Amino acid sequence: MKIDWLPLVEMIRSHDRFLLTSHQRADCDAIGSEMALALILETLGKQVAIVNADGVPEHIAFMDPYGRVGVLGSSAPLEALRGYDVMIVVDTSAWGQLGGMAEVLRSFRGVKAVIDHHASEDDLGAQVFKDSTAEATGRLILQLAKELGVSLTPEIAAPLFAAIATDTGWFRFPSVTADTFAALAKLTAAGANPARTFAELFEQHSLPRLHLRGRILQQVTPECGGRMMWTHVTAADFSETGAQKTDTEDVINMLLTVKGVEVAVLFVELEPLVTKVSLRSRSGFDVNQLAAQFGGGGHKAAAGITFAGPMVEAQQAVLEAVRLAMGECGGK
Ligand SMILES: [Mn+2]
Repeated sequence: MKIDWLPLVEMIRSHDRFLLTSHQRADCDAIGSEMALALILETLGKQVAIVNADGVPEHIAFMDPYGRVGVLGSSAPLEALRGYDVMIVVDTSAWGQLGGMAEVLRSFRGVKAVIDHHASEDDLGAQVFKDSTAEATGRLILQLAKELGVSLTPEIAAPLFAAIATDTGWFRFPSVTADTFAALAKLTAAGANPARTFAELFEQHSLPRLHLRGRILQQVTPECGGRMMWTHVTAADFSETGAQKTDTEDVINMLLTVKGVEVAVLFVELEPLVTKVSLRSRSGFDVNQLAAQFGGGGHKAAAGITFAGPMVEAQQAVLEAVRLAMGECGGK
């Protein structure tokens, strides 16, 4: 699914002021893609602002060492967002993931573009540059840099390396190909530092995060004869451990380390009536399709749902749908 970059290259060449945004609860792919794209555009003499609906999560603060990412309403008031020629959304194609930036995008008068690798897609009223086979949006930004003739600097390479590293679970997901390593070689040659990136990503956790992880793992429940594993986090788990909402990141993948597991489900009580549901698969079972039944989406092997309702209701509804979709599930 090779992207035809020409329309975007022309869009970039013919405009001067760019507003970049991404999804809420940003990850390294979101921030890394924004940071690298901003630097690429600035190399071409463009003016660039990055504004998200919420701030950079604490545990990936290293991705934004100079505090470039503006937060809608606080460091970036709505009035300041007028006057941009082009608005580019990276790493999401879903209205529901943009938070307050959805309204900014809706009412934006200039040219709009989306650069993304998620299979699920809303009509954001923008020109879409998508490759759902790409491991990370960061990979697409690297392609775009080449198309624009911008050479890689350490400042561009480092966030893109982190973007690809995290979206591939440190190069272990099936999305990883020889091309992934070719891209990583380019980024490393340009100044990305794999050892430092690993330390920044995986060896800077807080003790509350470790404690929260302990609770989540303690509560893992097998179903379908062990083919499905699910677990949950309550608001009390967060407050009692002192962990952040973002501290659940990546823990779901640990459910897949148990032999025989095909599908993993994690329920996170974000608010009394908002439950985040994360789904992972490693058997070809399509969790994207399952998430779509609840208005969510993502990829075939990794998807999410934001469920409007108490966590128990989310558990009943989603687990029932998983059991049904998994077919023979008698060994409960
Ligand atoms: Mn991504």
